[in-house]
Amino acid sequence: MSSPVHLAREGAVALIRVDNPPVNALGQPVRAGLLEAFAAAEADAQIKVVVLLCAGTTFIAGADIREFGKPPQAPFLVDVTQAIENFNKPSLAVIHGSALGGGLEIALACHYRIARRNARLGLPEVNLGLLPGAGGTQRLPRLAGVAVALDMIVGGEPITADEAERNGIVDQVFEGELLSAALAFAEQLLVRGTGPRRTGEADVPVVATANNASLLETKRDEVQRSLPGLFSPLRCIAAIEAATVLPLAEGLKREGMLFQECLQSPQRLALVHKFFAERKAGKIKGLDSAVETRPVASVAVIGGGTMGVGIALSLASAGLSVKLLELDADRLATALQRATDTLGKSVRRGSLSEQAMRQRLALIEGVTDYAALAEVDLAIEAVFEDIAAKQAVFEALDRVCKPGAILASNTSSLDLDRIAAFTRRPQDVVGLHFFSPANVMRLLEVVRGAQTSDSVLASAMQLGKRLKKIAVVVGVCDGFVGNRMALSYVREAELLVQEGASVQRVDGALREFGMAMGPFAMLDMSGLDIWQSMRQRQRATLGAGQRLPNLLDRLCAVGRFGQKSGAGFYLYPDGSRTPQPDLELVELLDELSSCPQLDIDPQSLWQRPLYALINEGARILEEGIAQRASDIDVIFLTGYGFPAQRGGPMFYADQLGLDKVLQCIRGYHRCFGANWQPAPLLERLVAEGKTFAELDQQG
Ligand code: 3H9
Repeated sequence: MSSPVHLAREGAVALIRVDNPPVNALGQPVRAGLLEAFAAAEADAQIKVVVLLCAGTTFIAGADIREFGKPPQAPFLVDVTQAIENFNKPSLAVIHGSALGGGLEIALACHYRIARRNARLGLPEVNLGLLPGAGGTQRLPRLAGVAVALDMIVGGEPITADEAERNGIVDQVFEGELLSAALAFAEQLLVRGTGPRRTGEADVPVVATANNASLLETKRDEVQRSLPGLFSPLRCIAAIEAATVLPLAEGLKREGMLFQECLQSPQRLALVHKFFAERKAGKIKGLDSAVETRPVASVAVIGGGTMGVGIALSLASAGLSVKLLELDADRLATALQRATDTLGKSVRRGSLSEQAMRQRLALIEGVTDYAALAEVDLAIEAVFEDIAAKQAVFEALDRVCKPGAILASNTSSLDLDRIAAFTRRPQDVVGLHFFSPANVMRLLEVVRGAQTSDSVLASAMQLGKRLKKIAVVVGVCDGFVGNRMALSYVREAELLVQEGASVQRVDGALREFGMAMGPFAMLDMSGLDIWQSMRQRQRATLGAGQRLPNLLDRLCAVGRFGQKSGAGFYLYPDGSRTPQPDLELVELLDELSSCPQLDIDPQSLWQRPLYALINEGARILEEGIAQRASDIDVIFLTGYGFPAQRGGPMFYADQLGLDKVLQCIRGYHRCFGANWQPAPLLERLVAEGKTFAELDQQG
């Protein structure tokens, strides 16, 4: 097998080129090839400068993530970076695309660095439950200072080439062609006779100052407060701290020990699962990869409520021009004002510039007549969840939109096939289920109707990518994947309350598990009426012996719809969004509850909602509503605040052991009846000794 690292000579310059598509990851052959190429360049007396660059669309994007957890193979990355730094001839890393993780660590070990202006540089290991383990925690603070290192390593977000230059991480930013920029910089080194400049030997302007100690302490407090339960961020800080008090060699040892701790952590397994699951979600089974997508440049959004405006803003942020349709001028003015207010808040927070706000708003044109939508490439309906309202919209779109336009519904639960049947072109209809706030949330459920054409489906997935969302294909059923599963989850949470647990205890137990918010706070935030209408449809099709709670319905009956009405399971006085316990709710619950009050053990408080989620997930998988278990994980990780370090409900179930999960579900079945009928797929997997992950692999 030929090496993915090639060495060529251009006069006195050695060009070492890594060519390992798709992202030049540092698998064993690349590590070995790098050592070999650098050694050959050093041994060649004609060579005076070594240039490292990459083929394809990017510099090295990091260690090969697929190798983690497998038996390690020499040479190790930390030895490669150390060897590169120690070479006796000056070396230059030429960065384009992304220099991430081990990729940036290789660049930091080189003596000089230049980066193309649109390149991104980062140490995102923390997102995989790791820390930079090839010298990044030791070299970056030496180059850029502790504050920058803490931001980049604990935050995990890449920075731009300009920011990298400002912080001393790169020596020069260039535009245009790689090789000529590389040779021009190498020429300067040659002319000046500049030798190696080793980061590890550099004066460390920041070592051991009181300022560093306080920066580290502040970051530690921040992490403990905002990322409780996460394993690697505190270890990232400990490794950076080592750089401030130890010489390089000892710091590298400390970094290595901390890296190994992270590597062994179950959180690393879950976060790596998340990484690959997100990428797998974009692959649609049975879809011809050569299928042509339809061009989407102009989009209509029908309905200027919170959802419609959020969708319009999301489209505009990707540079798409939007026609926002409302029924009359007054409603349109309110909708456009909502768009301005939403972006205005981002400007005040400092997350958006005035100019970007103006550009985005200029892309949104308000209209009140369907005739204005004749030429759009895509129309997204975002009116309220009522089938008659959807019918009116889709009949109108069918009348006015040009042939080939994609007609999408943002329904969160209604039957997409019924909606498609309101048109004479069901093949052009697809579901685009955005999550609120649509301009912020990363999840997009792409609903594939019975007749949705492959090209429409592929175009919808492409749009998701363009909007920087994680798009997941789901099939048609009430609530699709996310809301249908969440309905089982909130059913158990409510039943627990009806049986005597308090709203706060149940929410607290699930937050303790790691959920971003408890089920009742989530219900209040999304609006109880939406859940009530799903619940009502569920009631109509309830199987023998199944039972549903009635608290949510009764709260709706007394006008408590959640945050938007100032009260739901919690109180929200004066428009506040922070849930406040309602002491009177206890009396209301006593009055409403017909269940016997049980002595609820603390474990049930989180286990019942979560196991209900897993059991329903198994049904959804068996019905083919989700393509794979990992897609379900992605939906809950990106749309429902499931803790990333637990990998999603199906991954979590695999980790617990499906036999144990089934045993517990059987126990609940005996105790609570038909709601807990174990999913046949779960029974089958346990009988065969398999996991959801193995089922995914079978494809
Ligand atoms: C590390 O470096 C540890 C060290 O500190 C210490 C070690 C001792 N490995 O995302 P895309 C695949 S930890 C293996 O769709 P994009 C990906 O699965 C690493 N495979 O493209 C996909 O495969 P497929 C730190 C990888 O253009 C294909 O490449 N680095 C890796 O949207 C395309 O990926 C990171 O965490 C990898 N490192 O985005 C960076 N990276 O086609 C992780 C990607 O079969 N990578 N693949 O589905 C990224 O952030 C993005 O992939 C990147 C490109 C921005 C590079």
